Amino acid sequence: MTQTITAEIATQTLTPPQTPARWRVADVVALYELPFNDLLYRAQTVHREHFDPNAVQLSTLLSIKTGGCEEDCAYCPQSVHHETGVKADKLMEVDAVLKAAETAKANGATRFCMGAAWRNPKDRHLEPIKEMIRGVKAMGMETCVTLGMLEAHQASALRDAGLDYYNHNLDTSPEFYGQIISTRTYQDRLDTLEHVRDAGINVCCGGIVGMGESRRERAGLISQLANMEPYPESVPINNLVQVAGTPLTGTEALDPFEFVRTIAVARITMPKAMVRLSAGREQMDEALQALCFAAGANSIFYGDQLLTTSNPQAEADRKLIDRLGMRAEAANGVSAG
Ligand code: SAM
Ligand code: DTB
Ligand code: SF4
Repeated sequence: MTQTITAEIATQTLTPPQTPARWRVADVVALYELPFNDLLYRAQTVHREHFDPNAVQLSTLLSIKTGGCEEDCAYCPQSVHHETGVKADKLMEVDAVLKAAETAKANGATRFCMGAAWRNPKDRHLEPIKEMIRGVKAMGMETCVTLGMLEAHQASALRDAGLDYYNHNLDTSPEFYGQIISTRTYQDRLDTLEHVRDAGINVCCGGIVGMGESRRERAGLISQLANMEPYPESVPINNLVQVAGTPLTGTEALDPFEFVRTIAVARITMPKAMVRLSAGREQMDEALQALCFAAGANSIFYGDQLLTTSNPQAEADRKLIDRLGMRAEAANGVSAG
């Protein structure tokens, strides 16, 4: 059965499926099963139909509220359920956040993403966060925040402040989800995403691989994302960063080519989305990252720090982009800097 689907997919034309596209899990598995070069060729072809293949967007992350989160996400160093040594801080002051954003912009970032370790923000948190969004936007950078679950009125408030993207990940497939998080449901996440979409904010939604899930479960995540109507404008693909003290420490590392395949499958099923090569780059060598770009990734987190874990040095990233003859550009194709 799988063989038949694989053969069909390998020979079908390279035009993206007609909308509304329904990506069954089996169809996504069949993409994963293509020979590596066929998969990359398809992904690269789709990528070129919608983007400059040599442009990469640089997005800087800042943890505006670190640690002490009451959720029990098994991968996360910021959960109070795990002993990781991350200490709980209060929400940063607006001025300090804007200073960090200025620095990010001066270093060449065109997107600034602010993350808070909350189950959900309280209404009183939204005023300072709106100020942060307005301030970062005024610098000419794209804005993204990730604050946990949102209610409809909170999404509207963020929209009114001019927020470009809200990040809220599905993280994994519905089937594997229960092994990773018990304190909120898959449906809770879908509800938040609906509020974000209804408010008119771009949706940034992806997940993590390398948590011990099967290929079918990775395909299940991609199928969920690709079947959203519309699919997310932005899809971060994280490779698990194993942090001592989290239950996922010691999980067998994912085959690096399986990570590249995940990027390629995300690109093929969500042709116009920004596909973000997110956490886990520090554990990848440069050749592997180059393969991720060839598979259709067009954004990276840029700066020495993710939220609580480290990221490749900015200087090393600039050199890599240069060696590959790529350019740092904003999503709209405008040259950065
Ligand atoms: N608390 C908010 C939430 O969960 O939506 C926002 C911050 S949370 C850290 C954002 C995302 O970071 C998570 O959904 C997860 O995909 C990713 N993440 C967290 N820890 C990670 C790790 N150790 N490795 C890879 N990705 C991770
Ligand atoms: C996303 O999908 N990945 C980013 C961003 N959205 C907020 C977060 C990665 C966090 C990695 C672990 C850490 O540094 O704490
Ligand atoms: Fe909290 Fe987000 Fe970490 Fe889950 S991923 S524990 S919600 S900060």
